[in-house]
Amino acid sequence: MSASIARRPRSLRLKDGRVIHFPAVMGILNLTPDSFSDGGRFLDPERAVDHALAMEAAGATIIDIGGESSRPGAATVGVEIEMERVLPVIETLCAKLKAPISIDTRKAVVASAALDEGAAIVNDVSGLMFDPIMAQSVAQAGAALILMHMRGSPATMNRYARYRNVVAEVCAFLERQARAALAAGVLRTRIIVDPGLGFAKKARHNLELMGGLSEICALGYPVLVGASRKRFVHAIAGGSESDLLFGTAAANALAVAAGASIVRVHDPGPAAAVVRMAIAIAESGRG
Ligand code: HH2
Repeated sequence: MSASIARRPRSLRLKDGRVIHFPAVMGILNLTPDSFSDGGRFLDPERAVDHALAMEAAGATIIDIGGESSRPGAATVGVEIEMERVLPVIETLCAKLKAPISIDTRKAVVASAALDEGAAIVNDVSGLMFDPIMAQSVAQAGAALILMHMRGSPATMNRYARYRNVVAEVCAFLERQARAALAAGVLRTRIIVDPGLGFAKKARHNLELMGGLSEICALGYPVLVGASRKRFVHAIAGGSESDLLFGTAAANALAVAAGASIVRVHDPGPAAAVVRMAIAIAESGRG
């Protein structure tokens, strides 16, 4: 077994006692009109709830809900609109899902409202860079926190895709932001880090980060990888449904083999099969 897999945390215990076992599959529920892959499909709350339940049945053990697209060039959405999109769905789902809900937002006020409705994890794609009170809001609620690397905002990030050593620079950012979260009172055992594939990254940066995942895992936090259907997968594997599915599957298998703890996906059924297979091989003692 490789050192990074041996280092993968076994699980994460949430404040309410629920335990997420790693490697885990996070299913994506975008309640947006403009997300790059599934924009507009789940704006109707009933469809959104049905889709979340179907993702859980297919193998997702976390459901990530977002009301603001972070695709390259996406504009910021007002707090009111973001809350209107996500809160009713979170409220309904909390009564129906076993899987914990993460709220994908950069805004502390949205995060706090979602946590009040029963979400347990905050997925901050700005890695605490957008809202100065995000860390303390998460700490106060005793929630788990996903810290993702990006530069600039979704509207501006592409112009910052310049690195000398992308793996080292992303690791330094994640380590620094994790320290900031700890200083604000977020529990060490509830911090997850994420290299932010596609966020201020060119295709080659994403590939280098995938290749350097064991270094990111060596930071000692569970690592989340979000490759699902992203532009670099499209560019390399191809753009048909099956190209994107298999391209994503390859990325997820290698991520899990390198020690990643969570894969964030649009298709949890195939991803769960990939994770089962990758883990069986990687942990066989020869992988
Ligand atoms: N990627 C997206 C959104 N949120 N969160 C984390 N932690 N990691 C990611 O890689 C990540 C993320 C973008 O993908 P998607 O949600 O499908 O699209 P959009 O942002 O357009 O809604």
